Amino acid sequence: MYDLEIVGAPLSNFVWTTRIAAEEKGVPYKLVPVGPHSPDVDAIHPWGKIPVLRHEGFNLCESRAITTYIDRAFPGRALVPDNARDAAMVEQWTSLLLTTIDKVVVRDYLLAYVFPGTPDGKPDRARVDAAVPAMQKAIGVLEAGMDNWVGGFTIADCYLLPIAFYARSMPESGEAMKNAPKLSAWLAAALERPSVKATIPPMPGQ
Ligand SMILES: N[C@@H](CCC(=O)N[C@@H](CS)C(=O)NCC(=O)O)C(=O)O
Repeated sequence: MYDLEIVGAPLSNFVWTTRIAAEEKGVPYKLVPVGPHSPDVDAIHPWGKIPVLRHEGFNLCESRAITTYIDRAFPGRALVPDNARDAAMVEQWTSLLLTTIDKVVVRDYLLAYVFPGTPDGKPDRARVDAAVPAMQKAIGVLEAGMDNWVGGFTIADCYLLPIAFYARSMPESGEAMKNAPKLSAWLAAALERPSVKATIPPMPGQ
């Protein structure tokens, strides 16, 4: 039943992306909820990052490789469209989300709240403030991107969901999301999908 294992902590946006992809595809999987740099992860990812995947003796790291494998190795609807331009747009947004948008929204901004690294555990105000302009730009770019967003809930949506979901919950990014009505409407609709409902991670303290 659980031949496929997704290894990584469920709060990680990239772990969440791969789980949404598996659910969208209808592929059963077991979640092995371990953090970065744990032995299971270090055995597969050279830099100990999550997620990693195990499937019948096949090991894989990097979320984009994992989502591609889930999409291609199993039957079910395609998570990347056939049409060349639509497929390219999906890859464009996936790439932007994986690189710059993840960096400025998740690593630089959100993690300044979640893992502040301050002696008292309070958010590092200077770090947050420094990250806000680039975060706001990213939300604005996504809002504009909604005008030509490829429908059908593709891999790009799997990457966008966790980032938009977490962005909504923090003060400055929550404000930016309020000023992004198309992106907010996309998020509201996406949150109704069974694949998302089935994978929403337990929030700390819950
Ligand atoms: N390019 C990687 C990024 C994965 C990544 O950065 N995962 C984070 C958790 S969301 C992580 O493992 N961080 C620990 C670290 O970078 O040492 C992917 O797409 O899978």
